[in-house]
Amino acid sequence: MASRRGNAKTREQSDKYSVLLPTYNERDNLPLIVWLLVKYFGESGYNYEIIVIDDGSPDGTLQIAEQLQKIYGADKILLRPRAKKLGLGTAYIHGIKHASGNFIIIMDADLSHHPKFIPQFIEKQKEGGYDLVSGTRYRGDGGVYGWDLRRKLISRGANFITQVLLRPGASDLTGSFRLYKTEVLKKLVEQCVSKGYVFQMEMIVRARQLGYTVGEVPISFVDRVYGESKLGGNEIVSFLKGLLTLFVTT
Ligand SMILES: Nc1nc2c(ncn2[C@@H]2O[C@H](COP(=O)(O)OP(=O)(O)O)[C@@H](O)[C@H]2O)c(=O)[nH]1
Ligand SMILES: [Mg+2]
Repeated sequence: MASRRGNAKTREQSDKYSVLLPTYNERDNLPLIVWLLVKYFGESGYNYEIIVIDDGSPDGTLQIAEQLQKIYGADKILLRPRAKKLGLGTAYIHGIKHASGNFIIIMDADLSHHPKFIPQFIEKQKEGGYDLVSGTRYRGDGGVYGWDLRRKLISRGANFITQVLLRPGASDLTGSFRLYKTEVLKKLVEQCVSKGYVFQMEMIVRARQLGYTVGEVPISFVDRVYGESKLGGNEIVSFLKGLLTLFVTT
């Protein structure tokens, strides 16, 4: 194993992985997620950078991020804040502009997405040359932990309705833990019209449409321990609207 990692270190150096971390009130989670990212990238030897996109969090997430930048270095932790909460979709678009890697990893900063899966995403991508690799809670060893019945039903329901309406051929459409080839992500983002949570689903639906290949890695998704989810009734309504828009336009 050690020698394989050693080989990987010398072999893969032309590849760089930019991790986009959108944050809104994640001061308690950010130090841990960054520590875990540094740990797993360090162990697997892949070249990386972490781009924190904070939207003016009132809890001072940005100040925490500045401290982390001092600890880990400005080449590893990039801060690309925005003045106010402008939503997740545009946070990704903003982050992509600043990414220097030929691959981009998108994940939540609330510890629902564990960095330990990233080396598996990378290996999966290399194995099949995939344009994108999606974490899936709904295949293999994947799963969801800590959600109440309401949240589970919403997620399952959203996946089910989308599967039926759009047949995208991937098992987890609403998840947001994914790895993309940077140029593929840029093309997808250009095509996507939605801004809120529905963005994730639109991305994978459009990926299929454009003929991009999708690999999947089972992940366990753990509900956030610190802080609050931003998924409210409004998001559900806008998800359904977005889904219908996609249904009639694709
Ligand atoms: N920059 C930015 N990040 C956001 C915004 N809304 C949510 N996030 C972040 O996006 C990720 C997912 O949000 P979260 O509330 O955990 O959604 P949930 O997991 O679906 O409940 C977390 O890292 C949040 O901090 C936003 O408007 N701007
Ligand atoms: Mg979350």
